[in-house]
Amino acid sequence: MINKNTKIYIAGHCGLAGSAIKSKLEQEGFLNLVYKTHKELDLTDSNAVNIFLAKEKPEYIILAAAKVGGIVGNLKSPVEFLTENIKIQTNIIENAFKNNINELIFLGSSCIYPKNSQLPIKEEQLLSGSLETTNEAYALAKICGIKLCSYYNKQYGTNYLSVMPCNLYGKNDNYHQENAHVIPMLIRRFHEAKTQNKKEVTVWGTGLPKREFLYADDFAEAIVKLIQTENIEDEIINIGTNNEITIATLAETIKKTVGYEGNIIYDKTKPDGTFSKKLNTEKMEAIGWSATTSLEDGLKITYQDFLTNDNLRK
Ligand code: GFB
Repeated sequence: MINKNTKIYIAGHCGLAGSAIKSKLEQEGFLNLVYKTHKELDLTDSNAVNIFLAKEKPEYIILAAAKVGGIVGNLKSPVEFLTENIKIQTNIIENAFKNNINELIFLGSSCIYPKNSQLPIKEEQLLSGSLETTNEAYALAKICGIKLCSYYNKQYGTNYLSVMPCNLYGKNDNYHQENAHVIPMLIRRFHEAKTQNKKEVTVWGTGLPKREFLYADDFAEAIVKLIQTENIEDEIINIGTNNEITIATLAETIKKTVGYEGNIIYDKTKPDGTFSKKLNTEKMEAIGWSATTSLEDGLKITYQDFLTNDNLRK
């Protein structure tokens, strides 16, 4: 049974999900957290990962490290999205087992499910059809990670769990002008349009696709709930909000949050991606968790973080 002294390694503690998980664990009084920056530990180097785990001997691993990006970032670099993610996750999962670490949570993504899944998507739909092409490489890598966890459980009796969050947003996100996800990119674009008195802001695609956005701190709460829950029989659990909105509604909400007064135009030459990937979240609800932060509140905090954290605006 996990307790406040259990040694937990958070892989990817500087990213959007990992930093929220680290803060939540600290708030909850977990005293024995370990983490390394990219500079200190290269997760694509299996030997280095093995040496680190053998020395630290964590009892639990939260695998939040990954190469992530938005729709255009994914389309531009499928080689890196596939190879880097396969390396990072395989190195951690394989060496976790070698070092007798029995408990691990692997972070996947709702994009691993088939493009034409029945909505809302249940965990059982994994590998029941073809993938959305815009994020195929990332999804394939994540599916390998999910299956690797599941194979270790079956073959060696480990307790490795995979979680599938919907689209996350929040503090410490990546605001890259081309490779980022929709929320940070639009926050940046509306903010720059406001400060530079631009008449219009461009939103990619038609504005019609729907997405389910989960505030990263709520997601972190779900992870902490899961590590404290005993005897979870499932190997894959969806984590979402039960709510999805169109990209057009999202753009209007961000426009209001930022206080921009110009117009929105749509660039239909940019990809829409999948139309909807709304998750069925019954499993998480049965465990006693549901999201609590409204999109409006989450966006306000995220925009404040963007305004106050100089590093994000580089
Ligand atoms: O956030 P995003 O890149 O992720 O795009 P995906 C979501 C939707 O927002 C798409 C539209 O329909 C985009 O066309 N969009 C509108 C924009 N304006 C923008 C903009 O300025 N930037 C971006 N990025 N999108 C990613 C996957 O898919 O989601 C990953 O590629 C991963 O593999 C991640 O699963 C969670 O939901 O389309």
